Order: sequence, then structure tokens, then C-alpha cells
Amino acid sequence: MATEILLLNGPNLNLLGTREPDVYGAVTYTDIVARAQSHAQKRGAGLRALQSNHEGVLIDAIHEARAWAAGIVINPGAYTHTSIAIRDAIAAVGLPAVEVHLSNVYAREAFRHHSHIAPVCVGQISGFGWRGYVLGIDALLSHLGLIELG
Ligand code: CA2
Repeated sequence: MATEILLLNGPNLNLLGTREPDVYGAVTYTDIVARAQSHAQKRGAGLRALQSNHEGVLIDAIHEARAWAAGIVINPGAYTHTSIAIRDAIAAVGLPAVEVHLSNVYAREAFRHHSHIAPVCVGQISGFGWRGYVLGIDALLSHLGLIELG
């Protein structure tokens, strides 16, 4: 069975490409998923994507991923800065996770500088727009020893 990745996006990211393009870019959520899926496929992996505006739905998806995914690429949106529950879910399932942000959260408001999620992730990618998802997929697959970078 091919390696499968769960791509999770949190609240408001369904609005991508429609507002605040100066901060988040002009690429839509649908387009990001298509680009991520095509990149994963090039790397010999499958990718299933879910976006939700509800914390519990994201947590259920993390739990369910235990049954089929090799790892998670997650942009938790604003839950990054608030959700101990999502952090606990990632820690509980024990799947390797990579945190992705479109914007450089460290160049923005102070409340975006802290992530509850980052400590339970392999690492974090921030500030590269939609390309961050592609980088996140490569980081995860490289962490899993499935591709060689460089
Ligand atoms: O930079 C990121 O990817 C963020 O995760 C985006 C979150 C923000 O709360 C985090 O601090 C950083 C916000 C997502 C909002 O998405 C929108 C998309 C289009 C229009 C308005 C909001």
C-alpha cells in the first residue's frame, strides 16, 4: 500500500484566495489541495485533505488517521495559538506531523508567535505561502526516510 499523508487545514482557510491575498496569497484552498496532491503523487505518496472550521472535527480526523496515514501535514490556522486539544490529539496518535503556515507568523502580531502545536511536531514551516505545503510534504516524507533531499 502506498504511503498516505493527511493534509489538515483549520478555521477560515477555506476562504483562501478570496480575501487578504497580501497576507495569505491568491491561491485558493481547492488549488492548494490540488497542488499538494500532485506533489505527493510525484513523490509516490497519496494525500487526503480535510479543512474544517471546527476543532472537534480536526481532532476526530487526527484520531482516524491512526488507521491509515503515515503522517500529517497540518495548518491549524488560529487554533495553532489556542488549542491544547489539537496538540494532545497529535501527541496521542503518535504520527509524525509537520506544522505549516502560509504567513511568517513570527513577523506578525505577538499572539501568533506562540504555537501549542509545534512542540509535538517534527518541525514547522512558516512564511512561504502555498509552497509551504509542498515543503511540508517533502519534510514529512524525508523524516519518514521515504525520500532523500539534496
Ligand atoms: O499563516 C497561516 O497559515 C495561519 O495559520 C493562518 C491563520 C492565522 O490565524 C495563523 O496565525 C497563521 C488564519 C487563517 C485565515 O485564513 C484566511 C484566508 C483568507 C481570508 C481570510 C482569512
